[in-house]
Amino acid sequence: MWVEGIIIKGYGGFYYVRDQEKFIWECKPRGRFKKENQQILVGDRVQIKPLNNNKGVVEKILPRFTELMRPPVANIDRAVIVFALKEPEPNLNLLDRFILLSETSKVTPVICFNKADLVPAEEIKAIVNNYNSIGYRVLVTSIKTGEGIEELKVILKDHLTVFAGPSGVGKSSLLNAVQPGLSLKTGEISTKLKRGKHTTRHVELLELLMGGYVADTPGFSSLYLPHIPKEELAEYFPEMDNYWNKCRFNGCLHFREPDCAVKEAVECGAISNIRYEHYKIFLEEVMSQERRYNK
Ligand SMILES: Nc1nc2c(ncn2[C@@H]2O[C@H](COP(=O)(O)OP(=O)(O)O)[C@@H](O)[C@H]2O)c(=O)[nH]1
Ligand SMILES: [Mg+2]
Ligand SMILES: [Zn+2]
Repeated sequence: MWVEGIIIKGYGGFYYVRDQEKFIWECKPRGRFKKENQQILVGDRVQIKPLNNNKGVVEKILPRFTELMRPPVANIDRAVIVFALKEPEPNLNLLDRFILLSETSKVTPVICFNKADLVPAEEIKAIVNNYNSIGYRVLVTSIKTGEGIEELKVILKDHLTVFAGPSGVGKSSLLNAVQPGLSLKTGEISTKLKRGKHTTRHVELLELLMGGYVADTPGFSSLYLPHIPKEELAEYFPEMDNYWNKCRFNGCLHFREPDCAVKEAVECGAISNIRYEHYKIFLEEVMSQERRYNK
């Protein structure tokens, strides 16, 4: 009889599968997976054939709902994108990239501005409003004052959530505030930064006692965009929805075209200038990707 479970960790060629009874199985993948080039991801729901001593063989990967590449994890339904309001200063270009990435992966983003204790309330309001008004859910948190932690718990409960964001913003601290001991590694900024971009390969799902899982990540300081056709980029900027089809040209990219409704909205302040600047940066990246692709 096969047992169904979820891959919570991969290590040294083994996959660790947690079943409904919270039992952990140490599994080898079936040889066929390698031959068929099927990769097992953390987060995959699988069926295993039990062997003796809580060992088993992964026999079948059940259909994935979502699939992220950085970090490589399946079936995530939420991304909590953490930025510090200060120390380090929020990099909004990177924040908008994270939002775009989670939208293209069909993962609901929740923006979390942490270290609220370091910044005056009025300043926080401005930055929060900017994203709230576009329709994104925004959390303001501090592990020093406990602000927003209860709200964060509600967001995490019964979901599979990835914690994304640069290093040093407080991801691990927040997880520990949600559940003591959940993420043991906090304050590792310097070593993480030195090791650079390639620290995200190892992912592990951490189980919440209240229900749900979170994947902590070491954090990245740069992020490439996925392949998006340039005509579709604006669809990932919800504030541009209202202006769809109102530009002079069909298929207007809201870039260098004249009589562009989006550009007019930016000029009159209906669309945030910063967000529009990021749109243009992303558009140029997407276009240069396309050029490389078509060579
Ligand atoms: N003032 C303040 N410091 C924080 C807060 N959250 C985390 N920190 C500090 O920021 C540093 C980095 O935190 P860490 O959780 O390791 O960040 P991570 O790299 O995103 O996991 C640590 O020194 C934490 O104590 C906060 O809400 N307020
Ligand atoms: Mg951390
Ligand atoms: Zn336009």
